Amino acid sequence: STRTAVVTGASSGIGAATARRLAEAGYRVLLTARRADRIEGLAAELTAAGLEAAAHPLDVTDRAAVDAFAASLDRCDVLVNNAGGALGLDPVATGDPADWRAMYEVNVLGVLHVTQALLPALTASGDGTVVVLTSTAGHGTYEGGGGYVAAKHGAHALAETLRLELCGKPVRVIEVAPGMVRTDEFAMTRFRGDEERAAAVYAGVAEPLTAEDVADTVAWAVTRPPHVNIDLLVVRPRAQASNT
Ligand code: NJP
Repeated sequence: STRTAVVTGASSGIGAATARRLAEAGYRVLLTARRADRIEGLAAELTAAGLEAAAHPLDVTDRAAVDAFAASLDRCDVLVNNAGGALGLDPVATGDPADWRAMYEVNVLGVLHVTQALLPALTASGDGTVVVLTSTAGHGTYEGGGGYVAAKHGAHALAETLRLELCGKPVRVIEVAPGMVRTDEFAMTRFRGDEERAAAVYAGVAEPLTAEDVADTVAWAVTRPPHVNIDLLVVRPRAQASNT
């Protein structure tokens, strides 16, 4: 059977673009996200173009659903942990603990659930790859970064520890940390549909990355020869300062 890649959060933005790139690179791609209509539409489009793709609705914070998904797979060679997001841009002094918890749930525990569940299949592959989409927010901080910065630092730590624990085993771990990416949903989710605040996020950087820029980065790292481990790729817009 064809080498298989699972992409979480494949219903929009970076995840959708990455699923497309990996399908074009010859993988059978399994698209997962909560919005079934979106992933089914993209899977149908890729299939119509002669590529291999299927959609599996999945909430990465639902461990039982993640385990059931893993049990349904016949193989998995690549896992792209992309599902994630930000809520708010509030100072630590006033940030809502419920937002912090929600961001930890998806950005850290979501990665943990799917990675744990698919590790046996990735190991059985003999040449497995786990990608963790973190952020420049996982390597520094900024005012108002709050629970998002904390969660992405957690995801970065998870990736580092997992790579250490899998050293010499047949699964490699790649972290991709993008800076500002202009995606349809990211800023809108952060501000719960407030278009003005969403637009303000992008106003400070002349030309943000596109989802395709990040997807190309992921696809390049994943397609290196099996003996090569790309530990970490940080990809930022030229106009974004390297300390943010
Ligand atoms: O954002 P968006 P991006 N279970 O909102 C999914 C990181 N990043 O592409 O479930 C399963 O278009 C959601 O699907 P749905 C960022 O932190 C971004 O920009 O249908 N899936 C959607 O497909 C994130 O880790 C920027 O709502 C869940 C996807 O996640 C990754 O890049 C900068 C889910 C989010 O897509 C993709 O973000 C940066 C759940 N519980 C890092 N919750 C940036 N845009 O500037 C959400 O440094 N999803």
